[in-house]
Amino acid sequence: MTQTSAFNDPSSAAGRPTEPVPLAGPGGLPFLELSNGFGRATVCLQGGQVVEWHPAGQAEPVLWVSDAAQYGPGKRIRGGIPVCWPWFGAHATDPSGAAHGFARNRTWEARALRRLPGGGTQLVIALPDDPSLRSLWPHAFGLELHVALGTTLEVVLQTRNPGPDPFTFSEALHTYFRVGDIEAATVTGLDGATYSDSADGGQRKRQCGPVRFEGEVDRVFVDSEGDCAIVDPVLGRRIVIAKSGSRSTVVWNPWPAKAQRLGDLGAGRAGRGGWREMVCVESGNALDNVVTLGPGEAHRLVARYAVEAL
Ligand code: TA6
Repeated sequence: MTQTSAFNDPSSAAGRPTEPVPLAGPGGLPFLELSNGFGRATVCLQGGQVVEWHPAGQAEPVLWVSDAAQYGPGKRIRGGIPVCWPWFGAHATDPSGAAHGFARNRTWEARALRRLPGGGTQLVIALPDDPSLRSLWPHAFGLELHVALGTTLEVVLQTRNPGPDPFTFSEALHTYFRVGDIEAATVTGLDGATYSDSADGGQRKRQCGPVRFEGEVDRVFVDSEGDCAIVDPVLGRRIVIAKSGSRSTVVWNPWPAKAQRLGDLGAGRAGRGGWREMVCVESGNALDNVVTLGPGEAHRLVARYAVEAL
């Protein structure tokens, strides 16, 4: 029997209090749970990582979290919405720099909870700046994540430059979505877009039709500002990914060999490999699309997820 992560268990979607409920979750990490008439979302303050979104009426959660995810201080959690910031991928100059930046390895703080018109709930969390981070990244910064649970899940990553000099950063909401079977799923909305194929030496290629999964897929689409959708005939749903403030889209599935190397994608619900039940469609700004902020400027990366029946 595959152990079901607390965030994957469809049977746990029962009604819960509507205020964020602080939870001491796996690994003793601090979590906040939001629930309202639209569903439930759970955020881990370690990494500022949304680890669950279960819309009311959906049999399956929309986000995927590995049943072998590691939970502990400074550890990245495999699944949900890791925050890649202030760099996407490997560090530009320091090979020892944490992949996808340091924001996902540090503890964030809850800053505000707002009731939204129409009954939604918005949680604001922030990554405190810390002079010790200058060795990793030589700029003062402000970084907030706004998570709004309503008919959609809206996630905003807001970067601010409080300092006297411009800085350039790359970023992504590295979102893991649950699918019934990756081999049956496709990603639409990228036809004709140029991508860097990380699974083929970073070669530049053009997407022809929907993205299909017949092997490892690791594509960074550049100058890609449109909406995407994950078409999942097994779960009978389409997950629509709308965005603004994002010019890069990343599509990733490791396939079994890389999943084996990564070691924490788990066995999956069907015991045929967790890699088979997930796909990442990430909204970000990377490669050709890095962002430069002048003194006092701010940037908002907005991703809005919705689920439709097929
Ligand atoms: O976004 C795709 C990617 O860059 C892949 O190349 C793979 O490395 C994935 O991110 C996971 O990275 P992580 O550091 O979370 O294991």
